[in-house]
Amino acid sequence: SDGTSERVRFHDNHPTPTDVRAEVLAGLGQPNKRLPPKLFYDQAGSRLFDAITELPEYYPTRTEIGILRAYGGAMADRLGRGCVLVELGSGSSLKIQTLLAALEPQVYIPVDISRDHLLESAHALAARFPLLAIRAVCADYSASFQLPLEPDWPRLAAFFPGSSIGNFDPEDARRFLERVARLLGPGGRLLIGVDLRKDPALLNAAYNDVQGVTAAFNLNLLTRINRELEGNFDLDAFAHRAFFNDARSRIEMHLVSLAEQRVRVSGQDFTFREGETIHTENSYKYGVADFQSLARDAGFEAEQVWTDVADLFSVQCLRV
Ligand code: AVJ
Repeated sequence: SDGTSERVRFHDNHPTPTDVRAEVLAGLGQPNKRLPPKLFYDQAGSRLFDAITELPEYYPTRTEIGILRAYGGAMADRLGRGCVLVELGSGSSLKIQTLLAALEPQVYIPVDISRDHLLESAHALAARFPLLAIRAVCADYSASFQLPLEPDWPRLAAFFPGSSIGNFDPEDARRFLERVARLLGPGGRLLIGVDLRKDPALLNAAYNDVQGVTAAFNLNLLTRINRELEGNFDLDAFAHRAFFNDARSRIEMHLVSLAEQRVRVSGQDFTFREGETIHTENSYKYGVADFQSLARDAGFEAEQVWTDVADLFSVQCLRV
């Protein structure tokens, strides 16, 4: 044995599978049609998202990794070496690897809803970090925070990268952060990646790449509905639209109907006017001070902020 299987323990919280049919029918039945962004991430959608992170226009991923590489030592000082480190929505655990060497956590607890992805990356990480104990937790972090903690463990720290917080409306973001603060307890730290407000031209370019990968990512939602819910969306009759809504400080993504049309999904009919849209995603952009004030409303103290030289992206340490 290479010793990795003994160091990875798996805890299954059996997250309720998303009821895709119910969510799609409810969203398309609204006066302002919408679909939840979590539905983007089927197999094809996850691959398209990975491709987005490598686009020249999509600055967030590479900028955040650059910040983590540059300031990992200082971040480890804040979180506390030898802590118990929880990562919310760990995915492939790529970003955490830039911190593990400096942080040397006693235990690493990746939490992710995708069971296969979680186990695969936990074992890969165990092979790369021979001294690390891993407790992989399959759970929907937006719904439950049951963690396999032991009474003699040191303080918890949490890592929530990727500006995933940007998908929440500010009020939901505050509620989510409140729950994280409760999980961490007094003195606990949260290291969170937050995309920043900037020149709208840069934001619009990041969500309207010239290769059309973001458009394919958005339209894949309709392909998924056609496949999984016996839909008959005509992919040529909808177009990708993304723009920065300055008043609400968010990128909005929509699918625009190019004609008046009727679409059937899972036995139900939905009509579209020409120009009517399905709102598929919000991605909020924060000023540093605005995000800190949101964090304070959720019970955190803003401890330190690291950014890149162009102030595109921030990684923030919050303390309960
Ligand atoms: C994964 C939600 C952070 O908002 O930038 C990328 C998703 N959507 N391009 C983002 C996304 C279109 C991404 N988040």
